[in-house]
Amino acid sequence: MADTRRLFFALDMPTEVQQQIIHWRAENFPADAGRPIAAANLHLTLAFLGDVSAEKQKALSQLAGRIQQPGFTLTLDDAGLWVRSRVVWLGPRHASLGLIQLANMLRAQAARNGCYQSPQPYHPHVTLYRNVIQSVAIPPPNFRWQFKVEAFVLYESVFAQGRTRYRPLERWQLNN
Ligand code: 2AM
Repeated sequence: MADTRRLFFALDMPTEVQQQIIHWRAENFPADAGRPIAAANLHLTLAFLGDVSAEKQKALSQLAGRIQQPGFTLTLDDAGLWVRSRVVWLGPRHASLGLIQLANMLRAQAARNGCYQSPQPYHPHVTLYRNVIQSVAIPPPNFRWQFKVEAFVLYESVFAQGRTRYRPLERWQLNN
């Protein structure tokens, strides 16, 4: 679409957590499990905006900047397979209130500004593989990554030279 960008709000992850996750993934999944997401692209989406004009981006960015809420702890201690979308994911067994509040706020702002929001319940997750093979086995949930979330990010999804890259555009601090 002309003059639009494919945007989403998400949480990024400390580099060492990204590295630990991809090492765990390499040890616990077969090489042909699916298309692994690159370490630098691992993130947890809060609200997907779709193809957005510069004007709408500005409005959503202003609203995001007004969000006042404390930071929270994110725990990744669960994994699963979505058969229909052929995705293997990591996520929290119990999402913290802070995470749900932040996602709900951004999703509501997006919806009010005409960005279609799926009626499916929000399922916070970090996509690990796409195009997974049907028989992939999910390792037992004997892992746990935990880190403090102090900010959220507006990303642009850029597809170039056959690869998707998530480019951070803006970042907002949560209150301490
Ligand atoms: P996924 O990893 O579960 O596919 C960039 O594409 C981010 O936006 C990804 O986290 C992706 O989630 C999410 N995303 C892409 N399309 C989406 C949609 N239609 N609804 C909700 N999230 C979407």
